[in-house]
Parts: sequence; C-alpha cells; structure tokens
Amino acid sequence: MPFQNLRDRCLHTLLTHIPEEMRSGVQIRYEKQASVLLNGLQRLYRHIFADEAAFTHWLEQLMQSLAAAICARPAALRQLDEARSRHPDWFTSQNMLGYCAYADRFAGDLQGVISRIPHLRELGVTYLHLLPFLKARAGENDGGFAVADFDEIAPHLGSMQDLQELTSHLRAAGISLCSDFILNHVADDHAWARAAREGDAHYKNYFYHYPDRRQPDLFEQTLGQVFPQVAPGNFSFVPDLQEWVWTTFYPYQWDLNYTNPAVFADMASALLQLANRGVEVFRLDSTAFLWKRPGTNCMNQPEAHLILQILRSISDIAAPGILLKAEAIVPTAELPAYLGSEFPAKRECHLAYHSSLMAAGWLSMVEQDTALLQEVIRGTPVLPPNTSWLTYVRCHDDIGWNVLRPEASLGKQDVQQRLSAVSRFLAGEGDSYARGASFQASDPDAVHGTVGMASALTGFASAASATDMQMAARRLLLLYGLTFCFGGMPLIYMGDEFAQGNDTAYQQVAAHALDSRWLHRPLWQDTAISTTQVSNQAAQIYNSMLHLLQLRRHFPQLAADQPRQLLHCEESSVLAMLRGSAGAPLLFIANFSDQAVTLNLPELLRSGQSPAPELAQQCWHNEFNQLPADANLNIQPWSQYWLTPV
Ligand code: OTU
Repeated sequence: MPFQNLRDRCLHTLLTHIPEEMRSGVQIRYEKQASVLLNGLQRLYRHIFADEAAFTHWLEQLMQSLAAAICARPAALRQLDEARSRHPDWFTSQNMLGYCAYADRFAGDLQGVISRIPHLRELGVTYLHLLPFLKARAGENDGGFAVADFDEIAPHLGSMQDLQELTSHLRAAGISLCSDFILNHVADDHAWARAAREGDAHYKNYFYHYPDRRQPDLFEQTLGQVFPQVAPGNFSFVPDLQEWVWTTFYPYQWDLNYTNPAVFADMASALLQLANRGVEVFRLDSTAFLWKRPGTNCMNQPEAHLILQILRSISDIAAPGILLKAEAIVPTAELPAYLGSEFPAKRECHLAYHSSLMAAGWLSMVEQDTALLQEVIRGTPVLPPNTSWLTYVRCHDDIGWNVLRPEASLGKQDVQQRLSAVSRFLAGEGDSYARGASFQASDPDAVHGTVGMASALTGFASAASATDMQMAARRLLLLYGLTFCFGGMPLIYMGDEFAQGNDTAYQQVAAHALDSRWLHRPLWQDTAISTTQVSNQAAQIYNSMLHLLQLRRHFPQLAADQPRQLLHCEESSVLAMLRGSAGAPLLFIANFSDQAVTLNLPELLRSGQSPAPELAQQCWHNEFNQLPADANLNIQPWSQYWLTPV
C-alpha cells in the first residue's frame, strides 16, 4: 500500500473513534507525527506479519487504542497539553528544579506526599520524581523496579484515587509528577509472566526464552553484567517453563521482547493510561537495553532509539503535555542520541540523565583535578531545541564509574587503576574523609560502583572538627553548584538538602539486605528545618542550598538552552565556565581542591574564545562584592563563585 494510503487509513481510524470537537486538533498533531510513527513501526514490525493487510489491521488496532487514550484524557490534562504546546521549551528554564524521593521513605505514602508540598515549594521544586510506586512483585522487588501491574498502585502506598489526588495537588502547586516507566522488563509475577509460565504461547512471546544454553551462551560472550554479585549472568532458568529467560537485571525481572509488536502496543497504552492519571514526566528506565543484537553488548542499539522515537510520536499525538526522560547510563558520546537530533530532525526524549557529568563531578572532587570533568563538558554537544539534561549529584542507584572509561583513558594513568582509586577513596580507604561503600563489580579486578549519601561521600560522617564540617559542606554545595550552573534541570536527591547521612538499617531488612544501594535510601528526617539554631549543621546546609537555588532562579543565563563555554585555567583543580549570552554571561568558578587558589580574572577571561576576551575589561560582581576589572580572585578550598559583569 502506498505510504499516503496507509497514512490516511490510520488517520481515518483515529478520527472516527474520537468525538468531533477533538478531531481537528488531533489531526494536526497526527500529521506532524505520522511519518515517524508509521515508518518506524513499519521498519520494526512489518516483517512480522504474514501480509500487508495483517500489518495494516494491527496498525488500525493501535490507532484505536490511541483514540481510546485521547478520549479518556481528563479535561484538566488536555488544558495542560495545550498550554505546553504553546511553550514547548517550558521545562528548560532556570526555574525548573527536580526533587527525587521514595514515597514511603519521604512521607509514608502517596497521601503523605501531599503534606510535604510546602517543603517542596520552599525549595522551589517544580518537578517531583517519586521512585516506583506501582504495584511491585511480592518480596524482593528491586525497590519497586519489578512491576507486577502497570495499572495498580503498590497497596502500602495507596490507591489510584490517591495518585490522582496527589497529582492534582501537585499540579496546583506548579509541580509535575514524574513516574518511573520501567519498559525494559516486568516482574516474574506480572500477569504476562504468569501466563507465560502457564504455557500460554501468546505471552511466552512477550519474553525472550530459550530451551537450552546455546543462544544465551552466545549472547553472553559480549554482554556485560549489572548486578554481578547478587544476580550474575543475563539469563535465568525458569523451572515452570524449563527454559532460560532473558533477565538483564535480577532473575525476577524478565526482559520484554520488543521484537513482538504486541509488547510494544501494550506498553504504549500502559504509558498513555498512566499519563491520563496525571503523571506528567516518564522516567524511561533502562532505555539502553530495549533491543538485543548478537555480537553486541545489547545496549544503545538503533532499534532501541527507534522505539523511543515512536513512543515520542505517540505521546505527542495523545498527550503532548507530557515529557519523556531517558535513563540511559552510558558513556558521554552515547548520551545525546537519546535527546534526538536537529539535523535531520529526529525527536526522542525531552530529558536525559547526564550520568557522566555526575560521575565526573565526584571524580574531580576525589582527584582534586577537573581535567576529566572538562573533557566530559567538552564532549557534551549543543542540544536540539526543547530538550534538556537532567543534572544530579546523587540518585537512588550507585555511582557507576564505567561510563567514564573513554575520558579516563585519555590520561596517563591506567583506566582501571584510576577509576578504582576513586571508588576506593569514596569507600573510605586510606585517609579518606568519605564514608561510602563499594557496590558490586563483575570480577575482583573490575571497578566497583559507589554507594552512599552525598553527605557521607563529602565528609560529614567523618568530620572531627568544625573545619572538617565546613569543608564537607563546601564540597556538597560545590557539587550541587555544578548541577545548578551546568544548564539542565538539577535534581535534589531527598535528604541532601539537610546533608542527611547513610542508613545502615537496610541490613536488617530481608528484602533489602543484599542490595547495598539501600545505604543511601534513608527515611526522611525533617528535624533539621524545625530548628532555627544556626549552629545546627543541617539547618546551615539547608539555608545555603536555599540561597543557591534562589540565586539560580535569578539568572536566565543558567537556563538549559543557554550557551556554555569553558575557560582555560592554569590551575587544573579549578573549573571555570561561562554561561549565557555574550553580552551578559554568568561566570561559574569552582575550586575542586583543599588548597586556596588565586586567579587573575582578566587572564582567565582572555583564555576564552570571543567574546570572553572583551569581557576581561569589565568589572564583575557576585551577590556580596564588586570586583575590579583587574581583580585577582582568591578562591577558598572547595568554594565557588557565581559572577556577572557589572
Ligand atoms: C535502573 O538502573 C534503575 O535505576 C535501578 O534502580 C534498577 O535496579 C534497574 O534499572 C533495573 O530496573 O542500568 O540504565 O545501580 O545504575 O541498574 C539502567 C545500577 C541501569 C543501576 C542500573 C540502572
């Protein structure tokens, strides 16, 4: 069938299933997305069907389910769709701020989260990522990342009604709810997996299953391992099936088979259904793993990108106000593709975690040298319009060092040794101030990830004096300062605003004991803000954090779409970065070392490309001081400056 006919036929199906008053809007959106949507689906799935008629029939069913989602979209969300379509860059402003927490650790349950809204507002949060809150597998469930039902809330957190109530409260407070959408796998007790185990051929095809080890062995020659110590290998033998099932993560998380069009269709409608519940941002978990190809590490495959592009076109048609966020923990060079490209125009996710920047920030702190961080920044290209990075210091996972291998290999040191040294330092070896721990690695020589709360890693836990405490505080704020100034949406990890420490209680919880990431998933403690005593360390951090956040909102130069330029500094412990337009930039200077550094400001500016040299003749100021045009800046250990020309 000629493409035009296919396109018209799908449009016809879509429009006949929605009320008349919606048709023109939907048609406009469809026309914009049709070629990505249909060409993409054709490329992925046409060959699966016996003939073209069967494929077209499948497409029509997909259009019907799209139409059903469009009809079910509540009026308030449709209004949001419209408002955001008028300002598609709404999430790139310097006013955007994320916060990330487990609903139960933060507030007991979903209702409890409503009572925390004042705290979020005080920080200026506009986006709340609640870690998985859907019904998860009974027993061990990877902190909810083993989903048993996409349309049910975990009973201990509340009900769908509670979710809808929460999202409307958040919306009223100007906060978008972000939910994980775990699209790579489901729990082994999800209805699809249960049906498969009972021998249902249709559902067996939702997964990758092999009668013997031949295929798995072949694949494993080139596959990595995510949890090598507690979940070695990528395949699990399932006694009910007497077969090997692909399980990239834990054995109870079965990878979905996206070569099967039914999987794609069901997942797309699960996503739209959640969007209609009021979820505004989807954190697409483990996106890198969606497509398997023999002879590769089965990450970042072109088809994985195609799946994301098609999902984007679907959400742009049915729920254009929502955002897709890629969680792909991959090397710097692989990251930008998840945000699509401008030439040729290819839209994918709106947001992506900048995991290299995060890891590089920590590495610079440990090495007291910013060379690698600068390399990562240089390797971060200008993004397509209306996309943004998610910048962060900590999240619920370990800090994975492997993403930095390409940059780490540019130095003189051996990569393995270099990254291991960082990981050991953060685990507290030698005379380190850090009090984190090592996460699993695939063999004794491999590099371990790092777990622990930011405060433990920056030295709060080991501080023996007021000076130690002060240095720890500066390190924590320095790393956060980088995420605030880099350009993207910064994310505060729950508890960091009070420098909350590690939580070793997980060792006593059977379902958590084997996974040391629980070390940095504490219960929220708000005692810190209830005190006004300035001597209270937590209150001090909180106030400093509020101050930086307030400053950030003040500077449009820090918006995600503003240019970024590194300046050359003789002292490699210093990072100097210009942000914003040529006429009125903001200069971020950060000293990643325990030694004070003196810098000549004009010299630093002359090291940049145009227009930095012209700026050398100018006076600069921060919120406290005005600096003369020939200023020498004295930057205290672990300190930062945010300067703008007078
Ligand atoms: C993601 O993680 C989640 O963030 C983890 O919490 C889950 O355990 C995992 O998926 C499975 O759902 O590789 O890009 O600590 O960094 O597993 C996906 C290891 C991932 C995580 C890693 C990560």
